[in-house]
Amino acid sequence: MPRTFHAEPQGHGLRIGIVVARFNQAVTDALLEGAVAALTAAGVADDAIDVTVVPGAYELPLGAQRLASTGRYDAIVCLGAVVRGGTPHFDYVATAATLGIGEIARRFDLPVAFGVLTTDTMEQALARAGGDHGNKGHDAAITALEMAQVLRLLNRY
Ligand code: INI
Repeated sequence: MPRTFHAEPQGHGLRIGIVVARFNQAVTDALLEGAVAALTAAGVADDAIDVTVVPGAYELPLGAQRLASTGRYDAIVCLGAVVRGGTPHFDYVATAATLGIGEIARRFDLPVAFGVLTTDTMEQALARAGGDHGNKGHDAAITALEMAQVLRLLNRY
């Protein structure tokens, strides 16, 4: 029987930092609502959730880096919405956010969940922010909790 490390996304006693982008705010407000609801339902205390607002998805990695460097959080959740326009700008912003967030997670050995929508249209984004396709802010928050708990298991081993 292999030794298996698998944790439930349980939030009691955890401190979570959220970084949310203002750009496409109708979408990111809904992602934030989904993330906070998920954390609260999983047992994270209200006063153990800190929300930091940054201008756009491009700024998410720097926001996450600053939160991670405090050592205060068990996990960070990044939320944003990059919607394709008619120029390559989408690709630069989406790539910078994606690579940057991953880099912070590895540099600080900390779960940093990627709750950034990258869609062709605003309709697709809204559908994933509390519409027909669920709420990716909620999903990112649950991912952050599961990773925080599985890293705890690995730390104890
Ligand atoms: N930021 C987003 O979060 N979403 C977008 O769709 C977007 N577009 O399309 O431009 C966007 N741009 C702003 C960017 O994140 C930075 O805030 C800006 O470039 C200043 O650094």
